[in-house]
Amino acid sequence: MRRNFKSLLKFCVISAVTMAVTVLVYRTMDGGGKIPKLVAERKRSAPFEPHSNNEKIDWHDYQLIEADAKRKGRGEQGVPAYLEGVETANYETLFRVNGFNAALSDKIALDRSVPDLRHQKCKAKKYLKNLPSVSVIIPFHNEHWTTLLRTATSVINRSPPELLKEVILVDDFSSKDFSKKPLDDYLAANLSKVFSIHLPERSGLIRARLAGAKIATGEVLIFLDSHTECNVNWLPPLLEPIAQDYKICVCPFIDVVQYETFEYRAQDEGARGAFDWEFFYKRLPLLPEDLKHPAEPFKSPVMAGGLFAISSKFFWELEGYDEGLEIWGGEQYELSFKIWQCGGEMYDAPCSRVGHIYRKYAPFPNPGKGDFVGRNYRRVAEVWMDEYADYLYLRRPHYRMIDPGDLTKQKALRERLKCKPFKWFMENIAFDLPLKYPPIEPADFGQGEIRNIAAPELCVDSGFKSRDQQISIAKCVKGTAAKGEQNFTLTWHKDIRVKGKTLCFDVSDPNDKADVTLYPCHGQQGNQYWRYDVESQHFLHGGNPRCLDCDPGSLRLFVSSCDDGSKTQKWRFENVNLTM
Ligand code: UD2
Ligand code: MN
Repeated sequence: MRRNFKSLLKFCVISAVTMAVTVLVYRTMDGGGKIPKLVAERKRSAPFEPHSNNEKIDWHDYQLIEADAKRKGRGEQGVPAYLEGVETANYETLFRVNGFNAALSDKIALDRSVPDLRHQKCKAKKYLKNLPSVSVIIPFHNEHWTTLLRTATSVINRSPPELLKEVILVDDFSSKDFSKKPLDDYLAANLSKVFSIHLPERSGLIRARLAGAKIATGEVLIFLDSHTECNVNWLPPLLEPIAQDYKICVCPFIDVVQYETFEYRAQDEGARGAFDWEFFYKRLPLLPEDLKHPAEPFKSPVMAGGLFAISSKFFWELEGYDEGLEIWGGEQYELSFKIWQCGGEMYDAPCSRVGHIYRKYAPFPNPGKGDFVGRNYRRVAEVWMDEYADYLYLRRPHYRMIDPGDLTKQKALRERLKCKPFKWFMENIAFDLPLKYPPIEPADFGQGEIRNIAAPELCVDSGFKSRDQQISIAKCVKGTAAKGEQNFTLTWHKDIRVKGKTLCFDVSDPNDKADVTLYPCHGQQGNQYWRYDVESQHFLHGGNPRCLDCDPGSLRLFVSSCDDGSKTQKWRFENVNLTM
């Protein structure tokens, strides 16, 4: 802890109290695992009352900022880091079980410095002096030791001690290999505000968060994933909106900690959270008024899920999460819909930033629960989405067959809190979502083979190529299995998709005769923007259009400046939807 003496003293007093409680909690959890019993044993703070004193102060910890700026070493300042020589020995084993470069994590300091990526205006911002106290809740299942401890360490180091009451690590029944006792010993010796509870059975991240929330004593609950790093002054911007209105939930900007190099970088300049009708998390652009105030919180329709602050009072008025949600997935929609529909608001705070390791893949085996994500989505859709649930079922008809289990409690809550209909949410909060993600997808522009006019025996052929590979032309095939490689869809997104519809024609090179490669479809046009002109028989690429062209001799496919006299630029598209 690099803090001044006064805060250190305060910190020690709070720590002593917390530790006493910790022992109690830890014993009870290990013994019977009866979570509700703990609620009575731990005294929750009275809900935070807005203070009449609106004085604002500078919450920055300049001592820490200065010390961090001087740090040198691997991964410091968030620059990309690499394993060296013999260190690579356990790279693969650890990558496989974690989905990120855990061997590298072990070589980076737990209290490493991260770059301050905040907007310049954040650096001068002051926040209310009277802010609520915080319990940070971090569920984990088999989290790698150093990423878990780096999470806890960054919370401790970058939070004003007078605001941080406790950090609760909820161990969601990690496997026997996970070192419970060493963890508890380490925490007791090094991070005294941090303690862990060990759940007696695999409960999933949703019920693990609930278990933490039930014993939390802070006025505000902050949830984090177990592989995150809090950035400079992250706490006050999350707390101030809640201090002003307890029904506001606030999310930090989530930065990217790259899974291979642990580089710490921004995801984007900020965006509003949303979803598509398969329930993939998506993002919508900021609104013009949001752009005018780059350091102020802006409204966001849904949270990403893992990282947010909510008053304990409002969280429990909403009855927390639906306890029927299993393992992983869907809870971010449940809570977001519930917040908006039941009288709350949700904001993203640009001046609060937290880094998160987006894994390369999820390493957890399914704990024998079947399609728990589908079941979770069904529960959320049935309780909160009214007639809009049909748009989800349209794309995933089998959801209708999944038994969602008992929903009485959730429906009764919606009734009791007189929550608004989903239509209200769509029209007032996520009003621009249908423009980008139409509930009913428009028809595609065309589909089939793309045959060259100059060399009519040749067709565009994706040749079983994969991501980043160049595609070419080949002899047209009819009616064979290979036809799949010559069957393309010009979708309503205005991209050209290969069979299977996940890879798109992409041109990133601005030079003449640029290659056409395959890249995962993003539906955002740009390098994947194509149109077909029925008159000229051109496939036009990009806003400053170039035309799809080929060299029948070398079979190369490329784009070049449009020339109406060039027959190699003309293509017959098998089935064009002329009603478009
Ligand atoms: C995102 C969210 C995550 C959650 C999830 C959907 C962010 C950055 N992350 O996926 O918080 O909302 O979407 O449900 O917004 N865990 C358990 N028990 C389990 C499985 C996971 O405790 O059975 C823990 C895990 O160790 C981690 C957290 O739950 O701390 C989230 O899991 P994840 O990191 O695999 O989820 P992520 O980031 O892919
Ligand atoms: Mn995560």
